[in-house]
Amino acid sequence: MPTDLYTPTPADKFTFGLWTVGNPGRDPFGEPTRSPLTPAEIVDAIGVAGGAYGVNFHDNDLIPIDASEAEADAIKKDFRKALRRNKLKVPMATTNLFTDPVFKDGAFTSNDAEVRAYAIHKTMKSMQLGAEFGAKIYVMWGGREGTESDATKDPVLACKRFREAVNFLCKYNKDQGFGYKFALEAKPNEPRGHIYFAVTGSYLAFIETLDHPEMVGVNPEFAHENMAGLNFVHHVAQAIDAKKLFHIDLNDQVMCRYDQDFRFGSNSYKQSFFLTKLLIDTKYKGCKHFDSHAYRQSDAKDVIEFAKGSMRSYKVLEAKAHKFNNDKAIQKLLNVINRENSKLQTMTKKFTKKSMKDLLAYDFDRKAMAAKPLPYEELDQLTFDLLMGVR
Ligand code: GCO
Ligand code: MN
Ligand code: MN
Repeated sequence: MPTDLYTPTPADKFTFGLWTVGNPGRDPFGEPTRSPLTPAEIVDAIGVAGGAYGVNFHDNDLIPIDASEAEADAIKKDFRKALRRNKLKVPMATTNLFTDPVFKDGAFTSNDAEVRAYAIHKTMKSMQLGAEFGAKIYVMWGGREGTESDATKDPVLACKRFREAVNFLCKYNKDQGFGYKFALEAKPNEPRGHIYFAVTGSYLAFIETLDHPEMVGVNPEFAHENMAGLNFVHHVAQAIDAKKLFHIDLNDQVMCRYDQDFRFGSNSYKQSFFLTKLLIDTKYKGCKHFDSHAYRQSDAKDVIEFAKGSMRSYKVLEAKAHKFNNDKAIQKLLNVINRENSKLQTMTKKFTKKSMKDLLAYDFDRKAMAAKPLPYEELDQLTFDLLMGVR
């Protein structure tokens, strides 16, 4: 039983990755600060944090790239037992197409046909692995799909190659009856200088060019749009509008900095609030995956606090969103701002010869329109007071 309003339960569908809670605190300037954990130990740590729904993995988070079949079997057995004892599911799987040197110049968009074919082959194997554990969402993040110098790759060809790979894998998904939905994850940079399909909107446009657009959606990540100085909430809203929000990666990130992967809600209080409110208002039902890791200073005990804090912050913001939606003064202001006009709305809803003529003939009082009040300062301050707990 939840002990307070902010205690997570599996119904919240919070998930972590083997690579998130298991992150050893390595960065480009420093060695790991925490001891590596086995997949089963990571699952136990998520179990200790309590209330999560599942754990996701890249193929090589679970099975090292050079493992023998016997080694793979032993790891899978331990992992399965850990899932059972912690009552955790594997809702999402993905492929590591970025760590091994073979992918130094990309995977699906590599200039080398052999590397492109290997990337597809590796993804097929990884899809089998995910299916063994019941995953139904398959994330594709093109970590190395990009360039440092555009002298090196033809960007139009890169789009075509990426499309060819996704089309092939959609057909494979159908053929094998895995029942996956693919979720494409955009990121503007890091680890490449420039990554193709830099923002969620890039993928929304790309999906419509695929052979099976119905099978493919997006997996936006808070940090990714944020590191480019963009408004993440607006990107998620566009994905929702297109019915393509299949999965979401929650974390935090100071705008325009290096890839920080901070705990959700730790930096951008206001943006995190509006994101949570958006997911609640639009009744998002998918998993909320915390794609973040504890500070490099944290020890194993503090990593548990990181996992607990990620879920708690979401629950706190969720409660705030309900408060916002039930706040009489805020709702009154929203009613003032959103002015309905049924006559004009009927006119502009659908183009007909009559609506065209009526609209052209309509006499607008531009000055009176411009003089209507928009008390946005008042509304934003009420929002601030509510978030800060003084309301
Ligand atoms: C990153 C990405 C990854 C992906 C993961 C799933 O910035 O490294 O967010 O963590 O989400 O590889 O495909
Ligand atoms: Mn990321
Ligand atoms: Mn991610």
